[in-house]
Amino acid sequence: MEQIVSSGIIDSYFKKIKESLSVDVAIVGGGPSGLVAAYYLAKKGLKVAMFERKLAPGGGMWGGAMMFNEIVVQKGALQILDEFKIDYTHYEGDYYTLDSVQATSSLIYHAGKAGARIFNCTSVEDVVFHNNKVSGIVLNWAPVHRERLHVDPLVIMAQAVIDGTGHDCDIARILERKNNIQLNTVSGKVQGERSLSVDEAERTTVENTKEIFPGLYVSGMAANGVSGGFRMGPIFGGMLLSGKKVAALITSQINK
Ligand code: 48F
Repeated sequence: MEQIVSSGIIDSYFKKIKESLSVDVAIVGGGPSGLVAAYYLAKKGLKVAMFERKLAPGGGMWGGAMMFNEIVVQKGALQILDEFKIDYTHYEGDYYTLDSVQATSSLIYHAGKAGARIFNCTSVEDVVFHNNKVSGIVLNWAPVHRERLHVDPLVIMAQAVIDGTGHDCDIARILERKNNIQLNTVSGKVQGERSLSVDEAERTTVENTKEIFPGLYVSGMAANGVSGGFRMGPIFGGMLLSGKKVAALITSQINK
């Protein structure tokens, strides 16, 4: 009995990770924009793997604002809430409130149910750079990074990589720092996030969602960070719409 439990876990985990060594899309970061992207990409039949360094995916959505576990979403993103079967209540004008725990768990559940494979406790430390294109990610256990252990990583190959790492825009920064390349931004570099301006930030999160280098796309707060957009605080419509947009961009690119 004891042996079955252990070997069952080992065999099924190894099967899952082995089948993910080459994917259509690798998503770095399990925040709301990455989860929405994972769902729409998997629903299109693409092979999707998401890598999240924390124990629980969900990023900055669980905690609402100052740990008041409610968030705000505007009218333009309600269709995504409906698709994920998330409840919401009208508050005022175009703004709706919702329970951040129900919302976050629904995004995770539906991304997985659609077929995206989610690997938690894994941290992406670099990209694969072939023929002037991002062609995969370099992966290690998050505790290896936290403990600063000198342990080499493994590699996941991907046709497209999404940097959904939030405010840090980790992957875009690593790509730029290591490869002497120009990103698809005004300066050719990571512009860096600006202070808080809700309306502007919500709009530019979606606008800035794009391919910033062949093979590397940005979504959510990473999109704003890379292109010098503002932060927006605990309103999430832009994040959800950004996830949907990046999925559509990648789907049409891969279908070409
Ligand atoms: O920041 P995050 O929630 O991403 P997002 O989709 O959403 C932003 C909002 O939550 C909020 C906001 C809107 O009001 O401003 O901040 O842009 O989630 C990013 C996830 O990426 C993980 C990190 O732990 C978090 O869960 N992450 C960051 N770097 C890495 C990573 C990495 N190198 N490897 C793996 N995961």
